[in-house]
Amino acid sequence: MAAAHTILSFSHANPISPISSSSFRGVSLSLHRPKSVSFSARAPSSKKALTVVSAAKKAVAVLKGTSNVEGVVTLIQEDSGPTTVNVCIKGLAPGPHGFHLHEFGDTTNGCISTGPHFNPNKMTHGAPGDEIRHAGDLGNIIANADGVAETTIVDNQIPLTGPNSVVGRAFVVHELKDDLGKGGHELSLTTGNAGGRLACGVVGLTPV
Ligand SMILES: [Cu+2]
Ligand SMILES: [Zn+2]
Repeated sequence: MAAAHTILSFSHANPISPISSSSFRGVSLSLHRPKSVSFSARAPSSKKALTVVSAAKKAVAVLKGTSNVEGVVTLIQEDSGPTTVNVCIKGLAPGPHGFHLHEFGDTTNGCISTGPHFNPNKMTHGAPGDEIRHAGDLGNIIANADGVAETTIVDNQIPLTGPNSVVGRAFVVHELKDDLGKGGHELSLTTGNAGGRLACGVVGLTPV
């Protein structure tokens, strides 16, 4: 009822007083204009500021397991460039250990619940430099005589933003050497036959 009355009184006012209707239009224009001006004036600078803020993304994973293997992995990505991964894991047997990003950031049942290698492109297992590889295939990290593996990996398939973002997925370090898909074992093309999962950690965003 109230709405019908409002419409009626408007339709009466318009033909009776064209001046008031044009002055009303003037007011609505002057209200609208400053708004749109301030918007378009602010847009370029605020857009630039946003680009600067979101230029770098940083993430971290703290790896733990059932043994005394533990470590920290940090990831940094500038814009849409490659991701730089800094690895420091200790408590390992000296030598190579398969190192991957697995699909799920779920450690409910230990490292087993992180699922298979992160594989958004439905490929078979390979080496980081191969065209055919899982996105999560980061090859091997090598522990020194003290059982410490310290290395930096730069990779294009593990972004921190977008549909293939690895944030919320998990790093896993394995008991054995990853054969990079070339070992001829029945597991070579799925896991690289890298053996048990010694430690894992979920990738989470951290301040840049
Ligand atoms: Cu793995
Ligand atoms: Zn793989």
